[in-house]
Amino acid sequence: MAIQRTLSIIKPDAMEKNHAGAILAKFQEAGFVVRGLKRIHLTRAQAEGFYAEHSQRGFFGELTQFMSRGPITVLCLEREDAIAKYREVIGATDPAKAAEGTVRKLYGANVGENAVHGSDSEASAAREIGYFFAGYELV
Ligand code: FUP
Repeated sequence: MAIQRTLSIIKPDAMEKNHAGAILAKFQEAGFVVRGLKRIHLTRAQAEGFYAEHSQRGFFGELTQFMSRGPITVLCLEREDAIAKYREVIGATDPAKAAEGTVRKLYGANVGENAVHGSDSEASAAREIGYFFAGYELV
């Protein structure tokens, strides 16, 4: 399997609870190298743009309000088979269904406030990394 990059977000709930450092440590322990990192506060419109594929879902309003309610940390993470491995480390979307020891099990509250985001394919990773990072910010 090739070296890949994935887009990670530490969401407002985890930032508010000061879990960003512990979550970053878990990613690094799992072999991910940080290629980009920034702390930002999304506007509602920026959150809507990021989650555009979910615009017809019932939870879209709640999701974009949540994602714009406070600062987030966005990371571009790299390792072999990054997209699948990252999703293993974060666990299932719903923290109640996530495996023991995963980030969402440890730090997520519910299916909405689930601590972290991760790209679900190479195509989404490319779009999502491009949404947040200019080429010169990936080093
Ligand atoms: P994931 O890829 O695990 O982040 O999950 P999805 O792309 O299916 O969902 C994206 C985000 O939408 C989730 F992180 C949280 C939110 N969501 C809800 O709020 N309710 C749902 O029923 C499903 C997803």
